[in-house]
Amino acid sequence: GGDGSVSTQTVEKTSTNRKLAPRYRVLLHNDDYNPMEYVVQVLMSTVPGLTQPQAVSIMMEAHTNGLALVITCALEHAEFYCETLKNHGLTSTIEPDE
Ligand code: TYC
Repeated sequence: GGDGSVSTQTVEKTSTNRKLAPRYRVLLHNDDYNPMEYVVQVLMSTVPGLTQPQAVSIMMEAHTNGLALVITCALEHAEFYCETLKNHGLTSTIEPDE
């Protein structure tokens, strides 16, 4: 302060420097071959926690727009979902989120 003394202070950091893993989007592509019900079943069996209404919505968006967001997640999960969809005859791609 102004009296010539030197003050110090300690500021606690609460969980700084803990970088979050970058996230990736799994995108489902439309095709002319797979039946709608089959796409819904594959989506539900591939992505944990995906409900039937969510799977129907994703399938219909891909069917209508050509492309639909399936899930945003860590890269290793995105790669696993993409590979699983491919193994079931569905086309998907991965892109960075942002
Ligand atoms: N277009 C397909 C059909 O008419 C259904 C479908 C929807 C296929 C979404 C793939 O990602 C897809 N039977």
